[in-house]
Amino acid sequence: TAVIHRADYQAPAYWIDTVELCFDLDPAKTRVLNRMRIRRNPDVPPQPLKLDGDELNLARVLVNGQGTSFKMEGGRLVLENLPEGSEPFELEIFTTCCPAKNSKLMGLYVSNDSFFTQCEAEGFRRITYFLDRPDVMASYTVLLRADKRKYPVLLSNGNLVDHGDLEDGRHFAKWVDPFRKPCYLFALVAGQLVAREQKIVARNGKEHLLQVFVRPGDLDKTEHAMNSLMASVAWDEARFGLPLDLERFMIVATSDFNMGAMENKGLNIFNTKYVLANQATATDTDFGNIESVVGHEYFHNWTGNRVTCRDWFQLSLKEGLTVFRDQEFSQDLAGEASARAVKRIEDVRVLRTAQFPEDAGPMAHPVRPDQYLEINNFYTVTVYEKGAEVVRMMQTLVGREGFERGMTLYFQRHDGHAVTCDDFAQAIADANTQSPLYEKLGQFKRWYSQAGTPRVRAVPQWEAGTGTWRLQLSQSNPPTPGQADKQPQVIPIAWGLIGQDGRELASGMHVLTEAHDTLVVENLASEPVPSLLRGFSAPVILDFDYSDGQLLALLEHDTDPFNRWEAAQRLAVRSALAAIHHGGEVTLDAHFVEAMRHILRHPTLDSAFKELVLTLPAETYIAEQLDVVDPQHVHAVRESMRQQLATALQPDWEAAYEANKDSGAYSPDPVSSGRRALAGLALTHLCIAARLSSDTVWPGKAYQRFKDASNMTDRFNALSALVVGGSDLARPALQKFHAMFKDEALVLDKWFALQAGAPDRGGNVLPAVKQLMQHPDFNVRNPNRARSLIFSYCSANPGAFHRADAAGYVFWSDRVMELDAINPQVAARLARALDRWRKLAEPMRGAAREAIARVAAKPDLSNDVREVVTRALA
Ligand code: B3K
Ligand code: ZN
Repeated sequence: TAVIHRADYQAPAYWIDTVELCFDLDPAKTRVLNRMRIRRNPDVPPQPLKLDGDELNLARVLVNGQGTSFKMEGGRLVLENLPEGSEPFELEIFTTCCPAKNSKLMGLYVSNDSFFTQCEAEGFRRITYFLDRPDVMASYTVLLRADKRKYPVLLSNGNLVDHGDLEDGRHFAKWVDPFRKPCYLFALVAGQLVAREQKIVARNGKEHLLQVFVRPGDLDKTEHAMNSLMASVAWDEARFGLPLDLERFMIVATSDFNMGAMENKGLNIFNTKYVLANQATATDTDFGNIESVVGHEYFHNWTGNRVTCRDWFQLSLKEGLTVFRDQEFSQDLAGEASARAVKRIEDVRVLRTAQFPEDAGPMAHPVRPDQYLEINNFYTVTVYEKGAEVVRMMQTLVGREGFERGMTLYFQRHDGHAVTCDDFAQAIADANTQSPLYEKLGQFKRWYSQAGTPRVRAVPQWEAGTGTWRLQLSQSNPPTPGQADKQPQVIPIAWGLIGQDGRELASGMHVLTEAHDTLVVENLASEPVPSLLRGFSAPVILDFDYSDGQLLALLEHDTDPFNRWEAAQRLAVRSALAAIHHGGEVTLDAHFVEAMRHILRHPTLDSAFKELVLTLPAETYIAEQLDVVDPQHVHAVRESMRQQLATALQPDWEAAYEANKDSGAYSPDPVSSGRRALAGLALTHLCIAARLSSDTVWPGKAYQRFKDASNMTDRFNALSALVVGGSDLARPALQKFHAMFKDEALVLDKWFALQAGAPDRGGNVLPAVKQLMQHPDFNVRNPNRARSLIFSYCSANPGAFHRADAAGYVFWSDRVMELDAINPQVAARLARALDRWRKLAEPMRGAAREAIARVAAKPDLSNDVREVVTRALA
């Protein structure tokens, strides 16, 4: 298979107007009859029809009811003798496939005795021969037939128009989707499922049925998903004027799923992880994730489904925009400014710990990539999260109302069509002709075409005599694979100036467009402390030589909560880097410790915000600031910082714990979840401090809380405090936790993940992980379980994974190869755990390269893994 280039896009030679699919569902052999009305695309020179297919058994092909000649070409079905002229013709294809053996979880597969589909990006070709590309949009009618006892529920996109019994205990259901759609949005589900149902009335008075389908025992975990869905419907109508366009909207949960969820038209299919929750089994984080993923998939109904992508290079058209929309949704639901800021900080943390490394590594690619070998490798934090930041900058440049106008114009122009990122940016700009976005649109679009994280260097100059403050700004963007030279980008910089007394002196928005530029503020009484890039107004790295005193002033006084948090992060990173560079012990600066105490003791700040400020930057984020990384050393330094905070602030952690430990009747709202988060962080520090002083009181309290907790957040935080604190009580607590939740798959995932992510003590994590692979509850074929154990170790526990003896890397390469034979998408994600191998210190660097080379040398690797390891070694 060859690399696909964006520049090679050509319109399809044929259009498929209607599709009638008839399924006889059987796990071992499902029969699929596909009848299509097809016509030639008059804008393209006549050529054969080439239909995509993958792992299908072809039984029959008829054109207008007659047998026809065909040939196979690299998995494609090629038809040369088709009727000439522009009249539509009917093509009927009969195939079979084997859902029970489909371990890739792409196309039609079986999970827990039910049938599910996953078609994005190119899974529909595993169901039938088709023009499997998003710009071919058709009307679908689907007939499902199956054993009635085993598969009482039969679902597909759109409306149920007929159903009834057949002979031999079988039954049927017929679904018609009123909207044309690309085949990647096709879905079917069949199995023993039950639904929570809710009728809602939209603004225009129309009634809609919302359904959340799960396995019978899980109905008590569907309330939050349903609430989130209702909130999503209301929000999209209120904020963007986008109504639900279907009589029926369904969500179905499955425990075997490659990613989070899928926005199939009217029939979203979800990983159980993003549907099922009650207070006994799910944490506040789970509740928050469910809200945003339910929102995300629902919002795709307009941004993705009504307007879709012309080709897969345009993926961020729907994904960046929809992530932006789900972020805004969660912020709007959070309500208060401080809760919005907490959400913003969390989102930026994801961007900087996951996307910035991607943008600096071998898989770096533009938000709109130029080429791929396997499109599944490009469902990345760059396309999603950086893509969302690009949309956010547009909103910043045109204002919130201007952005809503732009969205309206976007739908006026493109509803029902498959379009490009250019079309989106053009619509937002054209609706705002007075904005800097309109003026600089061509340059702004470099955010789509240039990979890499721009750096903005800001150097201040103070002229006491005239009270003039100048900020010299310059931007640069380092080379990334295939892109040596970068042009300046449009960078909105929200700024404010803080006076000596802590008051805000001035604020504004500076749009940096040149390589060099100066911001001037006059008539100041004394030298200000600048607060730059407020709210993280652009996805860039800001270099400014703050003094410790300036950062402490920002932490204390900034009106921008994001930059208050950022000031603490900078101080912490600074201490970590100093210790790493000087090879010695960390001694936290007394002012820093006092500032942390001050925040922890602060009478009015939100608990959620305190928790964020007091959480040290992630090891991967610290590692990104280094040219050469010894992950174990980074881990040791961060641990030592955490221990110092634990000891120095012991009484303050106690006070915070006592003040926050009771959050009342469970509700996942921002205030009570913030209290639980801070109580959990306090308990962890108290257990860490206890270990250092051989105290048993706090581990005892943590164990008690673990046992008595009335919700999973408190219970899991207590368990985690014991594990992280290295208490002897961790073992019995883990055993008890397993016994309590042995029938709750999602809770067992947490149990595996906690152990695989535990702080390494003398290399003890890898042996524990290997032992857990033998546990009866481990199953490498279930993606959630594989991720909970293997990814938690390889991708989320750098201090334990990057071992000098290379045993972590050998384990990694074995797992990548094992998984590749089962599920290439999951394997390719794991393969990326060593993306940043070039930065590693020896002997890790050489050992990591060897492990990657070992994978690369394996014959018959999937395209997915091959692309990742080839780029890593390039
Ligand atoms: N659009 C899907 C992702 C499909 C991934 C295919 N490898 C979920 C989402 O982004 O909403
Ligand atoms: Zn999406």
